[in-house]
Amino acid sequence: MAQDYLWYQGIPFPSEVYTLESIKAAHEELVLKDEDIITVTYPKSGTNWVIEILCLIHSKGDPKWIRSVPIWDRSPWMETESGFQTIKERKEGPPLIASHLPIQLFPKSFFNSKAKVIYVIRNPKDVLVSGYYYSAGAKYLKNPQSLQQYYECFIEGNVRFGSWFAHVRGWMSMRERENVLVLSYEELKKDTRSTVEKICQFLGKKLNPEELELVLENSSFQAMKENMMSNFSLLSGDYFSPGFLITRKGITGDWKNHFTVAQAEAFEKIFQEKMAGLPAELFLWD
Ligand code: PPS
Repeated sequence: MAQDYLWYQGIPFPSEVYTLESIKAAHEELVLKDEDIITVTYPKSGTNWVIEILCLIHSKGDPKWIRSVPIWDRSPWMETESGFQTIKERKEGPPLIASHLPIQLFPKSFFNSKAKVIYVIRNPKDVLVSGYYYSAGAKYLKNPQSLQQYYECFIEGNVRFGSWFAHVRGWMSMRERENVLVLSYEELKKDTRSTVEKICQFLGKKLNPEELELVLENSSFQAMKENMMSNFSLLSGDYFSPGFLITRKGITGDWKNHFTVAQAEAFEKIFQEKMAGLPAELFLWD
């Protein structure tokens, strides 16, 4: 089933899920509304976790919605055919949208709107490991022959959505904007409560202590792993091998269980070269 990538403006997209038309439509036609809240990430950075939190903030912690509607319908992906249509036709309902698009392919309408973007970054070494397992489980992606092979593709940007370094660099140029919040998976992990409060503040939403508690409880790794509307088990068979769940490990630093010393040293060197000039405080992980 896995096919070669579809290339749009130099960025590789899995051709099973995206079409040139859907990517172009998101880039050129999609009109974002000021009330839209868009979770944007390079793949495997914690997108679904943040979407779950946003859904629960919307429902004030009540899990009814997250337990009855698939996560991709609660926050449609703008660059997919069906996601684009849903967003275009929506009349009411929570204005949640998701995207993995790099900044240069993001809807042009965003730059003149007040729509809010939450951009989530994660230690690229953990992104790489998570992406390796995802590629092994996803039927629509080529099965990596080894971690070393995937590592090389990742460094070259020859993986879905291209180079991590370019994606993050591109979006970091937006970080001073009032309508952009940059969060890290690591801060979300270390202090979920304060990070959820930070999200609420960015969105201008208030939760009382009980509601906040419910948001934390219902978006925990365990709760998401058990929620069939959020763990991707509904896609098992068609898009993923049986038993595949997106909630794999949910930890920071898993790269230490996978990288050799040589891989870690070479990665660090490339990281320093490619991310030169950006403040080190943006990348607080080890
Ligand atoms: S995707 O395919 O790009 O949309 O994947 P994405 O959602 O961005 O990232 C998947 C990783 O996020 C982890 N995850 C969580 N971590 C902590 N807590 C919660 N609630 C949670 N939900 C998802 C998931 O386990 C993937 O990371 P790995 O390292 O593979 O476990």
